[in-house]
Amino acid sequence: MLRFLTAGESHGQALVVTVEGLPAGLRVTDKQIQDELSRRRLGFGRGPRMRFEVDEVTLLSGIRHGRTLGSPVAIEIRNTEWPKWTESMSPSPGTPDKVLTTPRPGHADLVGMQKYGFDDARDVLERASARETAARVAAGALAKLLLAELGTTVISHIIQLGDQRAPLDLRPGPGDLEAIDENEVRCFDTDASVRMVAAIKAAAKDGDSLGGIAEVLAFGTPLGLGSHVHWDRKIDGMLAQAVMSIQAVKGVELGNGFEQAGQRGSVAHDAIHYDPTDTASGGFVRETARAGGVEGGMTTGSLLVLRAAMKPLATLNRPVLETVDVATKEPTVSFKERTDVTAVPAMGVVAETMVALVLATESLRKFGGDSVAEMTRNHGSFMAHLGETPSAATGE
Ligand code: EPS
Repeated sequence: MLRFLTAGESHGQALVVTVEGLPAGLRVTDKQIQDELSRRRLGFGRGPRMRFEVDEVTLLSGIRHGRTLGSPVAIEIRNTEWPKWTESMSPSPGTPDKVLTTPRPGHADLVGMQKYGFDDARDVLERASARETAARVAAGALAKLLLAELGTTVISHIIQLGDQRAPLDLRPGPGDLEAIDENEVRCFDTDASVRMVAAIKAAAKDGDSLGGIAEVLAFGTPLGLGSHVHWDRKIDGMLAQAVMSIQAVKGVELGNGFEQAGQRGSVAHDAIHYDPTDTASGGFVRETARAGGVEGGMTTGSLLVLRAAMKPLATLNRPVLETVDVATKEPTVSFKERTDVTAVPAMGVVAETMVALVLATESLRKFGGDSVAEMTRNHGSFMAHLGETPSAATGE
């Protein structure tokens, strides 16, 4: 089993992530992790911090000469902004020079202050901030490397930004990630991306923000991850939980989840055909991905499709969102001079990360192994016997 834990505040010294349960022998370089972190910084519409904040990675433990040891991997991402925040975010006893008493609607600020008994919104927002996703992406980079050993590739692309949608029939393949990342909004459809950039510019001019939808695709997902036997072992449930935990994500669907609700049963499902040459599915092929590659809480071995909807960021460059000063109880407005207009292209990369972490965890549960070689052997053995129909009487 794979577990990971992040620590760190948005303007603190550093983010740290510990990843436990990786088998030994996985080849890792700090450049691979650095490259994934750079991908999370992509996207037109990010605020100025994306230009001057640098994700400086240090591999602290669990990796020797470019290979995992089977021990916990700890990674540090230093905040280059830290020198400006040493007083405000100091761990030493003292009081802050400025206290934030106007919680922003739509953020963790107010309810976090009420729940934890804080009078300063910064005590909540520093940890609730999406800066934390940098640590997740570092862990996800390791999960992706592990999945690559099983022939699985996880990518994402933006299919909606604000009210601008890309046509869904244009679905990228596993080799298209570079082209997607080169696009300003990580959209695979050039026409749609032009409309998306125009929408971001218009929102920026108004001091407003935009949400959107990312689609995550996992090619070569092993068949049989998750299980139908318990509610908490169903992989669609795990994927939804993992992706829903991303800051500002308010909706998740597998395949055509929401559209299927309005369809008839005769057209909503993926028909099964037999083709012995399709080894990944044991010969039982589904040509469509309406169910998103999951049936009964288990991966079917066909394309995994997940979509994540992000709300427009609640921090605005325009003083319109009404709130209350918790110290005076007087009405006021929420306002910030520096913020992202949209972070949807980056959210796609984080959604990839969360999907990869779930698939890697469940791959380890199914195939196990203390080394990568043992895990791939177990996977190979499972796949080699997939085409055989076991006898119900003998189970052999
Ligand atoms: C964030 C607000 C912005 C973002 C930040 C997340 O930072 P600041 O308030 O310092 O301008 O830039 O995102 C990152 C730094 C990052 O690496 O993603 C927030 O409130 O969530």
